[in-house]
Amino acid sequence: MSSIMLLPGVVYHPGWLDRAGQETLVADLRAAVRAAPLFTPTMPRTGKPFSVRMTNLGRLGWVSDKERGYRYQGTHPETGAPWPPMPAVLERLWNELSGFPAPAEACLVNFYDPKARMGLHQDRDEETFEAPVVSLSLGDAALFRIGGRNRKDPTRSIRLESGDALTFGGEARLAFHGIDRVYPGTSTLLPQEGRINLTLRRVTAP
Ligand code: MD6
Ligand code: FE
Repeated sequence: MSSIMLLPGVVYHPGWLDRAGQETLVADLRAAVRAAPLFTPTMPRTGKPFSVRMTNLGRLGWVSDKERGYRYQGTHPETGAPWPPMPAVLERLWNELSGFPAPAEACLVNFYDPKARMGLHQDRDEETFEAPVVSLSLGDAALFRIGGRNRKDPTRSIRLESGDALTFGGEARLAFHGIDRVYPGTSTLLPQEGRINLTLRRVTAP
């Protein structure tokens, strides 16, 4: 499988997961969402809702609310239940692309409806930045923007399609990035318009 270094530390793996694999994974995610329903996180302090709905897989999950802010926790914020396990294909994704000797602990599942976006942010709620973040996109294409460690650094954009993976580590581990827009109707994977992005992370130092 070919991969492309977009920036130092950012590697793009177009078509990492084939269509059959994507369909199986979507079925796994459907079952996971029945056990751990999508929730709408809110911003620390302001309480403004995200336009993206989320859930998690694995030992730890990323959550955010007005009162307690961004954090990882072992249970769903609404049901109090542990997060569902990660499907084997995500363990394979991590093993093949992270180059990290210990397993991923968290898989954040972001669901974008056609109007959802994700503002420029850094992934920096983990206790360790030694491991890269590995992401996989499913469903409609989206415009992903990536810059540098400072919010004002110049950015470049890339269109992520269903099945594409991205590894985000080394000097890019703390780069600002976000999703400017989703392109509705560009994939037939999901029954409705929208996009799913999975991000796998190591949260604690092994
Ligand atoms: C998204 N992705 O693609 C949002 N973060 O919907 C991320 O925020 C992200 O793709 C860290 C590393 C890779 C990512
Ligand atoms: Fe991110």
